[in-house]
Parts: sequence; C-alpha cells; structure tokens
Amino acid sequence: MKTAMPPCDIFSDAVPEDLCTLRGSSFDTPYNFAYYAEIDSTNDTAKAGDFPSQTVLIADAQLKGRGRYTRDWYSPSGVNISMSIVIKPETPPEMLSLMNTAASLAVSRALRAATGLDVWPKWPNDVYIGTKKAGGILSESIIAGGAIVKLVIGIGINVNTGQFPIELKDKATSLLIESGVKYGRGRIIAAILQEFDKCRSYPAKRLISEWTAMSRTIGSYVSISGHRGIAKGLNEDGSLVITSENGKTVAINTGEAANAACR
Ligand code: BT5
Repeated sequence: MKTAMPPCDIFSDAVPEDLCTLRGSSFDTPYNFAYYAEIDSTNDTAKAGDFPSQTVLIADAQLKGRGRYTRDWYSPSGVNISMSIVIKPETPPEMLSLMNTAASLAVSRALRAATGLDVWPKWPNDVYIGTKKAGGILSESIIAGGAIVKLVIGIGINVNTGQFPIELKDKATSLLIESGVKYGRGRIIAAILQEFDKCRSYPAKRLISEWTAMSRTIGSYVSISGHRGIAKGLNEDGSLVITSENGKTVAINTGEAANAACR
C-alpha cells in the first residue's frame, strides 16, 4: 500500500476552490476536515488513523477507492466527492446498518435539495438518480468489548464526472450528466453533514419511515442473496423484509437489491 501524504487542513492553499466553501463562516459545523489531494481510500485511512470523533476526511482523488466486498469504487481526480466521516457513537453494533439508512437518506435529501433531481436511496447503501447509481455508502466499524469504538461512514458521490469507464457507463450517472450543471462539492458536503446529523438523531421508527417514503426499494420486486420477492419494508435494525415467491417472509441483513424495479 502506498503511504498516504499527510492531510492538509481545510484552510490550506492546496484545497481546490470548490471545497473552500467548507471554511465559510455561514457554515456552522461541529466537524473538523482533513483534506488529501490523493489517497488510497478515505475509509482505510480513517480506520487506521487516530482521528478525533467528528473528523471528515476528504480526498480529491482515491487510488484504491472501495465498495463492499472489496469491489472497486471509481474516484477520479477533482470532480467527485470521496469522503469518510469518523464518529465514536453510542450505537450498539446490531444497529450499525441503520447508519447506512441514515447516511443514504441524508445524501439523497441533500442532493435532491441542491439539484432538484430525482434522487432516492436504494437499500442497503446506494443513492440513485432515476435508474442509475450516483453514489454509494460504505459504513465500517471497529468494535472492541462488544461496543463500537469507531464508526467510519464512507460516502462517494459522482458530482461533476462527465463520463465513466465502459464497465460503468450503463449503470452509473453523475449530477453533471443528469442536470448539465457543475456543482461546488463543498456546498454539497456541508448539506450532507447537516442532513446526516438530523437523520442519525431520529428514533429508528422515524428514520425508517422517512427513508421508506423516499426509496423505491419498498414495494418493488427484488432479488437478493438468493431470495426473490416483494420488498415489504425495513425492520428496526435496518434489515429488509421480503415476501418471497413461495410465500415465506425473510429478513435480509446485507446484500444487494439487484433488479429492484423502479416505480
Ligand atoms: C458502494 O459499494 O456503493 C460503496 C461505495 C463507497 C465509496 C466511498 S468513497 C469514500 C470512501 N472510501 C472508500 O474507499 N470507499 C468509500 P457497492 O455497493 O459494493 O458498489 C460497488 C459497485 O458500484 C462496483 O462494483 C461498481 O459496479 C459500481 N461502481 C464503482 N464505482 C462507481 C461509481 N463511481 N459510480 C457508480 N457506480 C460505481
């Protein structure tokens, strides 16, 4: 693994102009920012380093951006959001997947407000515009003695990417492609953090009901981890309840809502 350059603080001259809005006095935030021009993965650095709670690592480019199950995450230089929020929460480990729920709701709301586009959260960790993926969440934790000692919420969003590699071309999109407008990444990050703080403070019932109102996963036919059927809703731990074709009801903790139809 390449050694990461040390981060700059958000006031450094090295920070790209569109991220400088994070310094703004109008943006009252409890978060600290660490900026990297290039890094392997903000999640890997966040997990390995000794960052105080409420630090947000932001990279202009990731060389080894990751999704779940070590899948690659395309993170070219200068155009997208690649960030990881470090928090030391009082969340019990079994409620961890609700952090994905809170983060995907927060990102969807912030992007919808900023762009007016048809942005929605897809279970468990995607952010879609219409029928294409525009962002993803990767929540990871370090657990000791049965408690979460560090939670890292990785967020990748395709903001100003104009094109994708061939393997993503038909399934990925960006805010620029959908709207024809270039967006300042700093303003979007600020809006996401504000929404995330709101969403993660909701009681589970409210979080799930607001996520459900915005998502298209629920009510759709889905195929996940060998189960096929209609997605009925989320349990209070964030798992997805499916009524399968044979009439059985199952709750799925992780996986991917492949083939989810879009209303
Ligand atoms: C995700 O994984 O969707 C979570 C992505 C999280 C990325 C952030 S960026 C900051 C932080 N640091 C990291 O290293 N990661 C986090 P998953 O559900 O496994 O989806 C991965 C799949 O999405 C890939 O296998 C591709 O098919 C597709 N993909 C890759 N890059 C993409 C992109 N930029 N936009 C849309 N789809 C992409």
